[in-house]
Amino acid sequence: MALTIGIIGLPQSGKTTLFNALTRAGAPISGYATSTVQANLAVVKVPDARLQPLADIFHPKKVTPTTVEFVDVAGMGQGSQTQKEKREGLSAEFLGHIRNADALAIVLRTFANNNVPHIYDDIDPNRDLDSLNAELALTDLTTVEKRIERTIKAAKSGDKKYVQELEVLRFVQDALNELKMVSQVELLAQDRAVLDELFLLTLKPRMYVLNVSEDVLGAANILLARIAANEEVDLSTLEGELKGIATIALRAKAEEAEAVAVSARLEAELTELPEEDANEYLEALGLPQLGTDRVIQVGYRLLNLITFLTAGEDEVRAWTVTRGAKAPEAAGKIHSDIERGFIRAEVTRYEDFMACGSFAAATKKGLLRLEGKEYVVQDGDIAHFRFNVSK
Ligand SMILES: Nc1nc2c(ncn2[C@@H]2O[C@H](COP(=O)(O)OP(=O)(O)OP(=O)(O)O)[C@@H](O)[C@H]2O)c(=O)[nH]1
Ligand SMILES: [Mg+2]
Repeated sequence: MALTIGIIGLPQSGKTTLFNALTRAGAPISGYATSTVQANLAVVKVPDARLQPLADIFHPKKVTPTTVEFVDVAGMGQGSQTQKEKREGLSAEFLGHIRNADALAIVLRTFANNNVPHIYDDIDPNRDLDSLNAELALTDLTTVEKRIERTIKAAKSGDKKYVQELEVLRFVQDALNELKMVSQVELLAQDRAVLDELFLLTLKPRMYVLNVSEDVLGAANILLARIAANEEVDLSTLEGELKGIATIALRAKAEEAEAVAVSARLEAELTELPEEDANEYLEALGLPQLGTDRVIQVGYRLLNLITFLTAGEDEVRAWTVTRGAKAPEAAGKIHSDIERGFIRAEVTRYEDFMACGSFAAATKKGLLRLEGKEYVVQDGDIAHFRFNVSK
């Protein structure tokens, strides 16, 4: 099953533009008239700097990155009356897409553009985030209250399980009534089990994607890096767009979420250029990588995924497993037979392999390990599985 990141935000915050930059899918964008109604869904390659160096050694027939899925939906928030009506018609479908998302990328607009209306008229990402959070919390409140009704009936039997469940649900209900995010509420592991069944929107791992003006992109990246490195940033010394960006980054930090700056429009345009030209352009702007690449990488981390690699003359490939997966499960990603007939894994760290240049050299240096069924696969492991199908 593919893991999905849902792109949400206020109308006209640049969600579809970001989606297009991520996926090169060319979904229609622009003013209210063509706002997203039907969700856009696409599979996105996860950029991985380890693939090319491996390909340079093996000259494989194929290089295959791993993927995640992004879904782009209609804007949230209170718009004009006609928009509201339109959105109410959508809401079941909207919720369907977002409930099934495994993590959220919340797009917050900081770019100014007089041709692009903002539903609250001015630019204030902090207020926008409050508004989005309120809408998510109220949606969760409805979900929790429905469940409470069911649980009250079930608890009449006297079964302790339901009595306890009711306690958890009421606790969460109180938090949501205060518009708190359930992810920020302290819960015991056993209490989380009940909530997991509810697919709550405010419990999903999230990242903030700041859609900034092209001309502050460089400064925004420096600011985000400083905040991520715990440097003191005095908001009163900042103004305009950068102040909004820093405010969100500090909020993200307090929530242990991550903030990424992109210029969705610029990046969507860059995807139309040949890669070399796009890279030159980035360099000229002093940017180490595309913001959209960061969005994909951070999203991948939010989903608690790690990558292991396989390398040979046929194919160099990145594979996804959930953090904590053991060797047979990883083998099963390649083929169910390999999981069933798993004997052992031969594992080299990517860095060790690159230092040696070949499996033979890595073996000589003792850097190729034999691992059994209980081995927990690590990000950057290059694995070769021994298996026996007749087992
Ligand atoms: N200046 C500037 N304009 C942008 C940027 N990103 C998006 N836009 C413009 O903003 C408008 C809305 O962008 P969309 O990507 O359609 O926004 P959306 O969030 O998908 O909108 P809805 O689907 O209606 O919710 C378009 O006209 C874009 O060209 C940006 O980074 N800078
Ligand atoms: Mg859209």
